[in-house]
Amino acid sequence: MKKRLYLAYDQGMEHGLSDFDYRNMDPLFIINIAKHGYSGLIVQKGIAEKYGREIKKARIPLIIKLNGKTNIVKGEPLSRQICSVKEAKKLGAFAVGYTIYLGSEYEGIMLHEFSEIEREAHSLGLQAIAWIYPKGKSTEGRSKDELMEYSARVGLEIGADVVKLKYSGNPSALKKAVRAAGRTEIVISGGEKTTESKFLKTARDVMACGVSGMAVGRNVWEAKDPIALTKKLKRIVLGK
Ligand code: FBP
Repeated sequence: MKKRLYLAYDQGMEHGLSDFDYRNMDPLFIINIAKHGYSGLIVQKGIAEKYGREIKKARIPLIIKLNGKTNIVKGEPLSRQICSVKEAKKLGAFAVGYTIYLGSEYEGIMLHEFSEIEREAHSLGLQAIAWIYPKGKSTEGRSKDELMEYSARVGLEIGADVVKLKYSGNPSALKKAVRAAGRTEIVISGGEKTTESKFLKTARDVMACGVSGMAVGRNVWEAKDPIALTKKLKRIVLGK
């Protein structure tokens, strides 16, 4: 199985400026990290457009997020498509990403949008990556393990090449999720910033469960030395 290490940088839209400091608010800072061996840099189309010259020059494989929402609106989550597959291809992406909030009152809209994206992406030779995050009132009271396993299976059944999941913290549930995802590969998201040793332990734990890799944002670009951390992470995730 191909190993993957993605650098996620779509948090500005999702979270506001709360994750950023003076350094990492600048996309050029992130591009400089991404060129150190990541299998993909994940951004919204605006960053791909405005910083396309530097991304291309550094030969960074590009993944464009096609939907997004802010954290201002409350209530059941819905994230609609705001970039087309054709635009992403034109911007040089090898893959497109789309978040589905499984369990939301609006999951049907997101599942439908993803199905059209998946069809078009595959017909244009792009990979389709689904971020599947259970969220919304209906998910309350259900176990994190079960929701992670369920999300993995949905990833397979909707035709995603890769499904991006949040780790529930239980290795046996993640092993079950890997089995449930079948030929759809799993990457685990990094989550909010924690200590380097905790973060690297999680990386080792999830890789030992048979996932394909990780998609990490805050734990890398909020680190004191993101490039030194990248080297350690590459050894764990990519084996090099
Ligand atoms: P992180 O490693 O920073 O958690 O990034 C992964 C990611 O999936 C991003 O692509 C996305 O913006 C963010 O997490 C969403 O996190 P949340 O669901 O907590 O808002």
